[in-house]
Amino acid sequence: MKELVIKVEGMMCSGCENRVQNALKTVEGVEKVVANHVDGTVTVTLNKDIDEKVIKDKIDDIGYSIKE
Ligand SMILES: [Cu+2]
Repeated sequence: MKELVIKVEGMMCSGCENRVQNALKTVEGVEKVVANHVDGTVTVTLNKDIDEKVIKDKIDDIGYSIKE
């Protein structure tokens, strides 16, 4: 299992956390997602070796931006 911690901008409340979590849970290879709007992080646990870009694109698709 691999864990990614992604810095995300634009999450303002727990509703945003849920949106991000629900969107990422649909990605194949994602085992668990914990979004935190307070520190602006999304922690993703993978059960498969997938490209980090797939996750980042998904976050971008639903309207949040990745902080590089
Ligand atoms: Cu929100």
